[in-house]
Amino acid sequence: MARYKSDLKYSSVTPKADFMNRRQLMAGAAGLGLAAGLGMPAAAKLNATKTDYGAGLELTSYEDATTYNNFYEFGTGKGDPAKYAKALTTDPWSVEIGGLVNKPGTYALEDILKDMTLEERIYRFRCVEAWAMVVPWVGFQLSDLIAKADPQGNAKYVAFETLLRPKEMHGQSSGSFPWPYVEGLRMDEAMHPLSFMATGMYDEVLPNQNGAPLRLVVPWKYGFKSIKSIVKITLTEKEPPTTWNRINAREYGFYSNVNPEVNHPRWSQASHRIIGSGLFAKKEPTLKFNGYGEEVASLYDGMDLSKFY
Ligand SMILES: Nc1nc2c(c(=O)[nH]1)N[C@H]1C(S)=C(S)[C@@H](COP(=O)(O)O)O[C@H]1N2
Ligand SMILES: [Mo]
Repeated sequence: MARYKSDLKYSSVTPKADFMNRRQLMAGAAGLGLAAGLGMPAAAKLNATKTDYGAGLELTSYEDATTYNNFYEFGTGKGDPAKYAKALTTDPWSVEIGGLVNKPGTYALEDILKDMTLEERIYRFRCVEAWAMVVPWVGFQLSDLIAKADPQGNAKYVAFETLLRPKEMHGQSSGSFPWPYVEGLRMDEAMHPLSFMATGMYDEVLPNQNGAPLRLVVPWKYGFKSIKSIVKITLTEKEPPTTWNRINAREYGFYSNVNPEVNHPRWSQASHRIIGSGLFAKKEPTLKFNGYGEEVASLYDGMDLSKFY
């Protein structure tokens, strides 16, 4: 696949996405009886719908979004994931879905994608470390995946787990980090239309350092909730453990909604630095729920968000 040219403005005028998901294409090719491994014609298109969601936001460059990363499985430096995540094998890939569902099973990623209509979502992305990006993700609603497994009525939470493969994820063999990385959402948060599963970004298949082949994106929560390279999803009745909460419960809560009114114990959350804005980085005020309050604030009606942080 051609390298993305970061000097080309992404705000291309095409109303329909040219996004091509290799796996979906391969699945389609197999269905047509074509040999897998045949070079796909460059003109092949999928109907990844480009909505106007997030239109008007200034995109972070592809270069910045793929070289300034947090993915501790590949090291704790911001440049480590881009350097080391090449080692990750993302094909074959499957996701085990279980717990309080009527259709538990191990779903091959190809089979998941066959049923999904890919869509682009341009979202603000705010890390708890007080920096932010704007990324055009490509993927599908998390609710569509959960629906596939037919959730039971008593499911209240969704737990997610990242791949554990120290041979390819060298960070997993060092230190005391509690691998594998785990995260969770309340069921109503998970079923909210903004909760997204990304398989691509900037019209391309997701680069490994950004969580290939499948990662969560929850735009109104701090970035660490958006767990990468997911292999397991479990519906539960009890609130599941989450990695950063395990490491430091005082600093990182289960909810972790972006909130300028609740500071991190060691720094302010009132504003953030925009990635890619240069040496004297541009700052901007942080918005409650990262600007998605109109859509999601009602999920937290009656909750004291300084307690449920
Ligand atoms: N498995 C896993 N998922 C993860 C992380 C991680 O270290 N491991 N880091 C999180 C954090 S802190 C952030 S800010 C985002 C970064 O996503 P990006 O590199 O695509 O911008 O991924 C999140 N998901
Ligand atoms: Mo983060």
